[in-house]
Amino acid sequence: MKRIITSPIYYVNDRPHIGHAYTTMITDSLVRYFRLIGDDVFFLTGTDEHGQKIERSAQAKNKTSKEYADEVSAYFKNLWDYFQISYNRFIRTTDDDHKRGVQHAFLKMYRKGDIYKGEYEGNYCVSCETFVTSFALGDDTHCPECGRDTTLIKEESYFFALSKYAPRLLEWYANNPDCILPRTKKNEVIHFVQNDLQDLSITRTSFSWGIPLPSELGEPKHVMYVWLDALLNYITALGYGNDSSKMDYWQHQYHIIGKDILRFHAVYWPAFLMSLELPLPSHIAVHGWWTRNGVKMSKSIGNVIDPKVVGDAYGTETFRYFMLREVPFGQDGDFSQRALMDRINSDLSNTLGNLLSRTTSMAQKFFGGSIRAESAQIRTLFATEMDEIESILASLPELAQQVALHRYLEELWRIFMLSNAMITQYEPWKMLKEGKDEQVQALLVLIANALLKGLVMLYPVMPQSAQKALAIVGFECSPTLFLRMIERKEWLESFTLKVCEPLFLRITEALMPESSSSAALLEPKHTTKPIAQNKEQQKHQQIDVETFAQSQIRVGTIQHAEKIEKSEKLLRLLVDVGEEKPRQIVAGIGKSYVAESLLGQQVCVLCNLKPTKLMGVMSEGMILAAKDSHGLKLIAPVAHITAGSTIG
Ligand code: ME8
Repeated sequence: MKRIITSPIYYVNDRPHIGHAYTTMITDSLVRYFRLIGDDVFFLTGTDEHGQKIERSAQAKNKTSKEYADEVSAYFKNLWDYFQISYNRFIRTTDDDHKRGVQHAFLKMYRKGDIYKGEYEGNYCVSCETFVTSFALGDDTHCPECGRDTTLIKEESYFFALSKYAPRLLEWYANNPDCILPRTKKNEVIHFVQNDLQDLSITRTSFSWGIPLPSELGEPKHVMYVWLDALLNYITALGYGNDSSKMDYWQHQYHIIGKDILRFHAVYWPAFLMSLELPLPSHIAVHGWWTRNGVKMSKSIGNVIDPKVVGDAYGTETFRYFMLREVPFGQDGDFSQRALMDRINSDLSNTLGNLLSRTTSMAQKFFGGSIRAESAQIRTLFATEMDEIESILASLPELAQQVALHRYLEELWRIFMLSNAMITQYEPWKMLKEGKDEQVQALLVLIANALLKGLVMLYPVMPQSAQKALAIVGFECSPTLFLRMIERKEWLESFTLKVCEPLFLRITEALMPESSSSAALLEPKHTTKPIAQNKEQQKHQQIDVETFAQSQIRVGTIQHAEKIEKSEKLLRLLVDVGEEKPRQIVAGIGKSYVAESLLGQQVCVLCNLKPTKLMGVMSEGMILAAKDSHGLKLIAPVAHITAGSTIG
């Protein structure tokens, strides 16, 4: 299938920070995923170089706009090359073919009667390059988006008849459930179209750094509005208005954007496409902001982090894994070096790295590196685990298509965690002593298969690391070769594993200087929380169902309870939550309950809480309880229900 997947084209008013890198990394991972499954993907990125904002930034540096754009655009391009971003075209809106394509589109819309001449009077935000309507402004003059003061402008302008497209836009949103992802973002767009859709001023006369109108119109004073110019890059890059040579990629489209530019992409852009009689985007996928201590990262505030500094310190792919895994797609997240280190240590070093080294060293030690077992035998011995791995793998395509890459990685990691848990549970070294060589080989072949399949699916996010790890598992070839095997649920029967150096080292000390940002990077300790709110705000804050669904609350049955020595209120519980082994949970309920009375008691357990140690005892979840003036009571189901049943 042919597709186009795009990142935004970035303004060249300043150098990129990790927010820009985040968008590009998501886009690259999605592109690599679709290429992995065999699609022919055109990956477009680039720079947005016209407009008043760039003109002013260049003037401030005593450079011409073009000189300044050349410099900053090259910086972006070099950065994407450094991060091995696999783009097909790095477009610049100062490219000649782009300019011709934009003029062609303008003329087509004009001739169709969708563009007319008038006068614009109203407020403009140079920083957002946007006209701010009186509806959005209210009594204020500050931009509702960025908070900067807007300028009142009154000038001759051409307008695009946007309002006439409102009914078709609303119909498009209604008929295409996945046109905006995550789906929850659609409502604000619909609200805007229903309440505030005015015709759009698309030319400016008060400055000159922009694409001139087509000469046929004889309007040398006018330049194009930068957003019309910029959005059209998605088709001019494919030859629109020139040779149209690559327009066949314009069939299945993903635009990856930040939430700040949703309206431009979900309202203006489809309306322009309707006017040009071209297919509308299949998906506009919207991510949240990276913040520092709850404030959006932005150069003007001085709280930005240079992605190259992070890449140099921690490795480009490790950083990329962190960015994509740490924050649910669509939500904001606070960056801290501590969170980055924790994520590397827990997921990459402890889980994946450990699994690789345990598996290869056992295969070496026990069988000289070569292991073999028949699939039928593996299935006889480990059917449950095999089924679980298959079902996780089968869930990945939908998560990728929804751009829920944090969930994609979370699921993928369940394969690695399950494999580690099998080693702990079956203790192959003991099985060997009992003469069960065949069973041990079957176990190791199963785990090698799990690693092979998991690493293939990790390839889109960590291409080089996945390939290095695949070589350890015995395969120095393209991951695409294994895709059919995964789809057909086939299992390889023999592996030759290599001895491996640790792929992901544990990080014990911060590797970046604290001065990498104006704020201390190691703080706050608990990170990636949504933008800070006070208690009163939290009380009224509404969450969507996806946010709630992130909490895995299950029914558990207490199998063992004892007091923790030296603690007045902590009890150590073993709770069956429907997994192979009961969870150890430390609960602060010792003043309200005697340990022995809890045996067999059913409770509600938050299962995906990060494990933590309390009084030196590891706790792997939280028991839900409520407290009033009479004391604390456990929350329990009103009738007995199977342990592990999901609450929600
Ligand atoms: O808006 N967190 O360009 P831009 C996460 N030229 N992502 C962030 C971010 C943050 N703190 N800050 C920026 C433009 N981004 C236009 C786009 S497209 C036809 C024209 C990301 O340089 C985010 O994806 O301001 C945002 O949408 C993009 O950078 C905007 O970059």
